[in-house]
Amino acid sequence: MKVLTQCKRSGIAALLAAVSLGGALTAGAGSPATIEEQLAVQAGGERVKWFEEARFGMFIHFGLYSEPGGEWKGKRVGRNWYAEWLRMQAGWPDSLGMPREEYDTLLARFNPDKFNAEEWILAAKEAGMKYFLITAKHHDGFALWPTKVSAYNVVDATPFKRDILGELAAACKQHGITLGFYYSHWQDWGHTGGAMPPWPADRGPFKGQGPTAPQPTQEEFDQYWHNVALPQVRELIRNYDAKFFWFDNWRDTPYLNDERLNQLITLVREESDDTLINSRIGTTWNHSAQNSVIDYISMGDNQFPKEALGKPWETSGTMQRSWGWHKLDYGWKTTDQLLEHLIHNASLGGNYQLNVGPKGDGTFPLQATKRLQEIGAWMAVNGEAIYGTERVSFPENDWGRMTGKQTKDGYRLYLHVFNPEKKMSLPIAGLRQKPGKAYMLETGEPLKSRVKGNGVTVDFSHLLSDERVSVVVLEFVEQPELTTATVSASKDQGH
Ligand code: FHN
Repeated sequence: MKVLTQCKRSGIAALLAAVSLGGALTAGAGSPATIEEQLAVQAGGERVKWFEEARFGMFIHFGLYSEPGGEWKGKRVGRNWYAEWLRMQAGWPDSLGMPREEYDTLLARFNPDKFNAEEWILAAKEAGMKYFLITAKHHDGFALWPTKVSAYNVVDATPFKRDILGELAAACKQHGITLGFYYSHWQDWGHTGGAMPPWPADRGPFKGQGPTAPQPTQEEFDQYWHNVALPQVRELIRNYDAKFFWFDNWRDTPYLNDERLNQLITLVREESDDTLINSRIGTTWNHSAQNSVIDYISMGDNQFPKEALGKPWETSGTMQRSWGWHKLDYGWKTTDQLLEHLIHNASLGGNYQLNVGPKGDGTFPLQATKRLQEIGAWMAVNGEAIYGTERVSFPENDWGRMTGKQTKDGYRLYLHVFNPEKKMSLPIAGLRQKPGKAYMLETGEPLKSRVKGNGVTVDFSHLLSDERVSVVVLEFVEQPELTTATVSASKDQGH
């Protein structure tokens, strides 16, 4: 967080004034004319570098809903398994959600007495994650810190009475992990004026019934916006030095118009020079300047793009189907799948933010811990093929993915081989230059390579690795030239 100069404050005040006057600024010669252009100039750049190098972060969904863990009155919380939607989805498919008073009985039950901030942060670090992101406030409106804005928070309203974010911020600082916050800026079911679920009335057994609660008027939302959302975001920056925000809008909504989005972006920029903002703030749907005014793009839930995106980007993904802890959700992804997601994204220049839904007592589910430890073991030996790597544009191949990196000694290409026991040789279509060296990253074991057909082939035949994903390193003096030759990268199992 930085101390603002008077000059910067006045500049921001001018921006806000311009917003309220309809968006146009009086521009100096050569300076951007509109607030969107001003905000675009401020987006990205140096402050997003750490994010691009980090590649791997932990996402946490934790709140009142973690206590019942996806079960309410003996029935599983429904619709899409999202346990954090308990208040709006309990009883599915016979009924939908529950009144606020019923949900708030959880306040007295929320007492995660086994919560240990350092254990969470070390679990992330040991899994090879470089940053940490938690639901400071999810859609239910409940805050994990003692916000001054409302008593609907962990310290004022629950027996736990501890500042969860404060403890996590201290642990992050101690262990060199970058901290950021998920903040539900538009949906807030716990404060008057916050938006309610925008469920399309055309799905499921409630077809035609529309949302469960009436939506606020624009005036009511404005009250919420100025008295809850904006001040809470300011608190998160000032109190906990938030290095990035993960705002969570995923569809068009009349509540997030240009004016409000500009106010929120401006507030973050005013408070901090180095706090990142993601696209789910609403720009994708609503903002006239689209993604140019934000620092990084967030994909949809568990969505993995086929191509690199034009800005730094990330996919946030679950281990179960649910984000919040759901004890009846057995849809756990395997460690192999999670690793492949991480590698897939790195190979396209993107990050992966893997979610954990801690249980109501504050501990991680064993299934999550197991996966984190297995990923950590892989990262401990193969992390150099992930961190700080760049996208490598080779034609598609059928054996895995590639990343690349300039090192002080030359250029390294990393071949991430999925199911190595099935691959006897790796054809790299489009690469015609024989590497100076080829070896297994884990063991240093040298491998033979040759130029064959339309590309280099690395001989893998004497290795029957038991690793899930083996990494082969190819070293070059300089970044090798690639051709776009369309060579079919067929499996060459004839050895
Ligand atoms: O509704 C939320 C959901 O509960 C969860 O937080 C995810 C995480 O990406 N975001 C929303 C749906 O996209």
